[in-house]
Amino acid sequence: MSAQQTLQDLGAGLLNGSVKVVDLAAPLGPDTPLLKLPPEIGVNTPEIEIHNISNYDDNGPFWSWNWLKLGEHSGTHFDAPRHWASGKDYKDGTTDTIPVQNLVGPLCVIDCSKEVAEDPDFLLTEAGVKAWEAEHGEIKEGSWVVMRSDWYKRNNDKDAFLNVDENGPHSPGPDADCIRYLLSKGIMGWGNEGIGTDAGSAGGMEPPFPAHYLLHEANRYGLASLCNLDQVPATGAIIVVPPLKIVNGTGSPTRVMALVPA
Ligand code: 23J
Ligand code: MN
Repeated sequence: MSAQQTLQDLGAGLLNGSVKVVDLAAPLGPDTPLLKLPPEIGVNTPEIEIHNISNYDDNGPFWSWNWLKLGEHSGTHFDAPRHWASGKDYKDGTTDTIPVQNLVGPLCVIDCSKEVAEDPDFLLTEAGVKAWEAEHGEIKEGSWVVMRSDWYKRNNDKDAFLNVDENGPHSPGPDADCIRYLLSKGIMGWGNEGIGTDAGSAGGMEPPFPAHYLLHEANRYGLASLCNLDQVPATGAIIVVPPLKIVNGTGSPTRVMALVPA
């Protein structure tokens, strides 16, 4: 089938409802959960603020608009290679230099929701990915791979979402060998439903924060705080990942979407 025909069919499918667009982003505002690093680890991203400029009033009679105070790594967001020391030197590794061709692609959804319901510290492993491949087929080069945990259902409760106790944060994610294996398959990016691309326990792993360290070392991308992966099939969807084109940006909030068969 020609590319022209493929796009014509996609256009028709979007119009007739046989292709659905699933919203993979969480609401972005003052109630959005944000990463809380312990002070000995580093400085935190600021609370999100939305300030009104005018609202059809004396400050602008016919228009309403706002300005934002917003960290790059807030809410549902994209991690660029430049975010991590291991990926800092890539010329095409910031939000304004990443080729947009890399930001739309086939999506693999690895469902870990049952395991995570039993264990909030659940880690996806290389063996877990291989078991998924045995069922759904080999992960193809250039694919985006995301971990479904249904963690997003905690999104309206900051404490439950961050899930911190005296031993630190407890939330699911990948272990280091999982990310190494996915990189060996040539993935374009990795996504997680938690506050970051890594598990809550990732600070104690080797290397620390392996999803960040290894993905960005390989000039690959991350997605955090994804939602609604329970509405996306294991294979067959297309993910659309549009970070803002922030100059020298290390990441960006993004309205991630998936195109799925209805
Ligand atoms: C900075 C330091 C540690 C982490 C993070 C940021 C993120 O998760 C992020 O949003 O990229 S773990
Ligand atoms: Mn981030």
